[in-house]
Amino acid sequence: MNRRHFLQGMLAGAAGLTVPGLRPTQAQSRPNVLFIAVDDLNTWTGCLGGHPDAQTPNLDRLAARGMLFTHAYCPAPICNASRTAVLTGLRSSTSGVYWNSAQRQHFRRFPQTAEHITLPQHFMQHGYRTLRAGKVFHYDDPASWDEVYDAERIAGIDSFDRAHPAHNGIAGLPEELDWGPLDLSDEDLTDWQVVNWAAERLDRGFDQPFFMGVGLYRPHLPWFVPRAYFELFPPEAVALPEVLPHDRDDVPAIAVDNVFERANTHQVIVEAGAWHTAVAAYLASITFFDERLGQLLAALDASAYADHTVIVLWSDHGWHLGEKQYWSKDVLWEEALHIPLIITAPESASIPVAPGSQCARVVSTLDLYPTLAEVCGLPPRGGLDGVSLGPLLQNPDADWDRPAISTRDYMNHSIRTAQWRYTRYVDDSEELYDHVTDPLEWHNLAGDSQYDDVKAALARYLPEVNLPSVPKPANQSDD
Ligand SMILES: [Ca+2]
Repeated sequence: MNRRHFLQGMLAGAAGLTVPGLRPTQAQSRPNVLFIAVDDLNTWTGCLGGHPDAQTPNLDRLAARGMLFTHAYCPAPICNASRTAVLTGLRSSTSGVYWNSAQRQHFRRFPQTAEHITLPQHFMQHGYRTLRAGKVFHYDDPASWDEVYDAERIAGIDSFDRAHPAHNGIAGLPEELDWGPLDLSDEDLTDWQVVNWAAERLDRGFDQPFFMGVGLYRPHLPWFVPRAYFELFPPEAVALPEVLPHDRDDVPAIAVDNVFERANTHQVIVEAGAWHTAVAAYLASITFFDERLGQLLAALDASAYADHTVIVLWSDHGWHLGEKQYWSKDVLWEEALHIPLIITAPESASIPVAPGSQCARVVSTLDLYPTLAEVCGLPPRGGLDGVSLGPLLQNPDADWDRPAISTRDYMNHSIRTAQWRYTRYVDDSEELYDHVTDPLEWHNLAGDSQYDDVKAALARYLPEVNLPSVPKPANQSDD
């Protein structure tokens, strides 16, 4: 405890309040949770090696503090569906929350989930104070939080504005797909403000264990970050993803349908000579995120809670930057589904996690709800679709035969096992990829009858409950 904390403690003690960070009470014996949700971060990180030029020193340091899951997948490839699944512990096909719309796709509006106890609420019911800074739910759930903070958005920087000076100037792209350097400092951006609020809140202290959600917005579009980050990635020096021309020739038509596709985004970018600059802009945005993560971890480490806090970092889904001639998320392919997931847990947790450990088993962030409950010693909650990753946190090589299931709208499911990705769409079209021989998913084997048994074995994992999807408006944004 530094002198400032000591003095604060003295003052608080004199006022008869609980002294932050001193003697944990009975309720405080449970570890705190720092729950970090990253927006649109794929595996282009140092520790996951998804891109050779990625620079994420703080994320890599966080991975070294706990367990890095090298094969973690999101339950759905768009923000609202994925976050709702993680925070309710229910698949899209169980909740009926398949896509983005504040009015029509909020789980509280659906009878089956109107009274559902969310992950933060489960902690709240067991003596935790719950807080959120930034975007954790895609559309917030006030019942889940005791305290919330939203930074004030800056017009044209955190939203989409073709008139912004950083606008890339390329005609024909979807409005959201924009990038460019800002002549602003880190402090001007909402992610800095979100982390700064979290830091101040940690410094003020708690008199009960806390569950703090921190939502970091970058590398979500638009890729507007301060110029210094762009200077780290000269476009001519960054590698492009490895891509097979005409990769889509063996893919069913139903696999893609959104504004990015209808705008022929890949063709527009290639013809504008902008593929390298777009990749560089995404990498710059990732390193901006990584700096905010470093800022947050430094605040935790300077607080009274450094040694008694479980840290979870996850991304809501991945992103394509030209793989399969596609840009964005919202598809059931590896680049849109494979995500970073890191869990650290101190000695005081019910399941401590060995620093520097890695787990290569296929897991889903659907499992975070039961996992965090177990790691923190809370009673399990029934009726969830996921299971605790506790056995893997104790032994990353433990037997694990659960696939990761990702769902995109009604009755489109993708089953990922250690060897296979099998996708079955609502119109019965299929994809099958062998990740042992084809890690980039170039060759769809679904039409080859020699794999009928493989497909049949994987199809047994398809969810049996499939709630109908509320009809989607034609002009639906892919936010
Ligand atoms: Ca292909």
